[in-house]
Amino acid sequence: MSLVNRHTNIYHSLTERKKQQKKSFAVLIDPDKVNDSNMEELIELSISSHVDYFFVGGSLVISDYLDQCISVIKQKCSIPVVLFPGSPSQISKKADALLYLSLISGRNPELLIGQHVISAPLVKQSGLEVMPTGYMVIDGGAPTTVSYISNANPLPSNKNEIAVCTAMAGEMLGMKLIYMDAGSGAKMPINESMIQKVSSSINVPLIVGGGITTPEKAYINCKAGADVIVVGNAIEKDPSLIKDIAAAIHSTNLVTLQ
Ligand code: 1GP
Repeated sequence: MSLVNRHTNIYHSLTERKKQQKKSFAVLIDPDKVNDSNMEELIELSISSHVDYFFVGGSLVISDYLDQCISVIKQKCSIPVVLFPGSPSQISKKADALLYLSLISGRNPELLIGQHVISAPLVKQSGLEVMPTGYMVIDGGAPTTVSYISNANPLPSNKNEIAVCTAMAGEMLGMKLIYMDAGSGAKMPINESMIQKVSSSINVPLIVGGGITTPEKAYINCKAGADVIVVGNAIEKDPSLIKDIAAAIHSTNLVTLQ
């Protein structure tokens, strides 16, 4: 495989953007939900809307389309590809970076450290940029695949103080990113007050996703302190949303500069 167009130092770009208060948009691609032909539309829309990152992965990937999906992205554009794996089997050398997730909101040792031990040699060998990520699943109002698969209770959506302490602990343990996720297709996305409190308690970039379906919600989350907004489900249903959500997220960058 050619690594010619592999991005390096994505974490550096995330922290630089945070310093400049620039918000980013990550389009989440679940390899089970795409094929070569709909990928083309998704990529074209993402290029023209200035999407900042592709996150690729899912709680449960059944198909074997992961490598091919990333190859298609790499052939067509230079948007960085970050793996967001639901399990150690979702590692692809074709990506640029990996969210090395530890489920710090849960108490399942397998997802805190167990699977990392198993995947460590593979991850090390992959040459991927590894970004240690404190992953916090917040109750999104309905059982999601991630909570079932992880066998861990989500953090209650109205317990801001638990979220704050969890994120702070994650940062002090050395996590370079905090990802708050209400789960794919969540009925209730994470509320702004939790985002605001968590973001003001940590210094590392904060990723927020799960159930975000409108440009307005993406905008509000950015204003509350999210550094990266992740949208998957809504875009699978209506890819044209990419343009409006990207514009809403990036509009906060213009406001900041004024
Ligand atoms: C899920 O945060 C992501 O892990 C995105 O969620 O699919 O609901 O946008 P949606």
